[in-house]
Amino acid sequence: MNLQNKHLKSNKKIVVLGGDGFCGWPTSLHLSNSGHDVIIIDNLSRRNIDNELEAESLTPIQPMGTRLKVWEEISRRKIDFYNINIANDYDYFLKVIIDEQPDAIIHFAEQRSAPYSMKSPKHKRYTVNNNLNATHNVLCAIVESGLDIHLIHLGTMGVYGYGTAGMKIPEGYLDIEVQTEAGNRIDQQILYPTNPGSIYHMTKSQDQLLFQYYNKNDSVRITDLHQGIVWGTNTKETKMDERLINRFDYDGDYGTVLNRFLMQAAVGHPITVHGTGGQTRAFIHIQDTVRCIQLAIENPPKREERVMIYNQMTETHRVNDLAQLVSELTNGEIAYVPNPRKEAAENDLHVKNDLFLSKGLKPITLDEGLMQEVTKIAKKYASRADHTKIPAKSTWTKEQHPGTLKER
Ligand code: NAD
Ligand code: USQ
Repeated sequence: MNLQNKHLKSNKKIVVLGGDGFCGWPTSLHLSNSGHDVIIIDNLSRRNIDNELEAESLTPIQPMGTRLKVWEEISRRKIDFYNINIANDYDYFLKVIIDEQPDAIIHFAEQRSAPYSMKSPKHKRYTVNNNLNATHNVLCAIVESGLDIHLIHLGTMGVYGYGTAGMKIPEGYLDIEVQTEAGNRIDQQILYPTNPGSIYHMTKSQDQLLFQYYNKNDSVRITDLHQGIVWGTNTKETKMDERLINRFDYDGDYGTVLNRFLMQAAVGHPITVHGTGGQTRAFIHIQDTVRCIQLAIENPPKREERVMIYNQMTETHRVNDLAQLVSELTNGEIAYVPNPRKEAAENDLHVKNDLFLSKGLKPITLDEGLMQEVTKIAKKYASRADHTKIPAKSTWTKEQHPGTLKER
């Protein structure tokens, strides 16, 4: 037992599905470092998608075997790994769950890129098959195992849609008043109506119904974390050795907006704002992602409690404001490009995030130092960047064709 273990209230066995990915890898290390026993399940599909797109992580991520060996050398803590496709190989997955008897399962294992999910019918169908079967298999396996496992799922702010008519998005449930046949008015709470903006986001909306059903029917304990756009690369643990480095997606399909802007400025590419950049989105730093997940594990719902829904974000920003900020920080030039997506040109966004704050989260907000850290990493690995992979080329409809860059 290492030093941190002594301070841990209760050591848990945790299975991390998708533990090789951008959020899953630093989370696995953070939980292992906090004294929990961590087991990663991942089919390495994200690495295969890198091959398909011929676009690698900007940072040189190591093979899984090396990652785990280095972590054991440094921390003296072992993380086990199973290569399983949880969407397809139900029997093997169930066997591992029964053998390992985890206290909690964290579910990151879905295809998470909106542009990738819109590329072609093949990509739409893959995203739906993979994500819905993955989520359903996890729920089915939990029930079949007979174990009281707490499931923590990474959902997305995008299930809400982004036009909330000025109201603050509650933490999951919406209070409504309905009129009964007898004319009485009664209060009800419903899932916030979904309004997904891509096939990917639609799978996350459907995940919510699966959770609601399994929670109602089988009393599965579930926490659904509706996360905003994650930025940053490294966490305390991934910084411990270069071979533990986290992935950094910058390409037009997987790169997310703030990391893309910081990377673009660092490698001398124009900062690609879609349309006018009037879209407002929720953000969270990767260090807070891992912290929020730890808080969710430490605060499980009770057996008969309904699905706990947290908004896992720390701040909202307008895309154009981020572009201006990055441009000021780096002297990078901004390019306003035709928007390849079908989304509102402008929106406001107000979100409640009281639950994590009440559990002790001290939010990391946009900070020049942290942005410089991302820029520094991007500069360090700039020679690995393939500039032809930067423009976002996946269009939402057949009619849309992204034009060439127009600079302003
Ligand atoms: P990622 O693609 O880097 O990681 C996902 C991991 O899951 C990959 O390692 C992949 O190989 C694995 N995987 C996918 N399908 C699988 C399957 N069928 N069986 C086994 N393994 C499988 O994505 P990420 O950025 O780490 O996101 C993780 C989760 O967090 C996703 O569900 C995503 O929707 C959610 N999320 C991410 C962000 C973000 O900005 N990155 C924001 C909000 C929510
Ligand atoms: N955008 C630009 N320029 C770019 C890239 C993006 O202007 O170069 C714009 C997009 O048009 C969009 C916004 O920035 O309006 C956000 O795009 P994004 O790619 O950063 O985020 P998104 O597609 O929503 O998806 C990401 C993750 C996904 C997660 C989601 C959280 O890939 O897994 O679910 O963020 S949220 O947005 O809160 O739904």
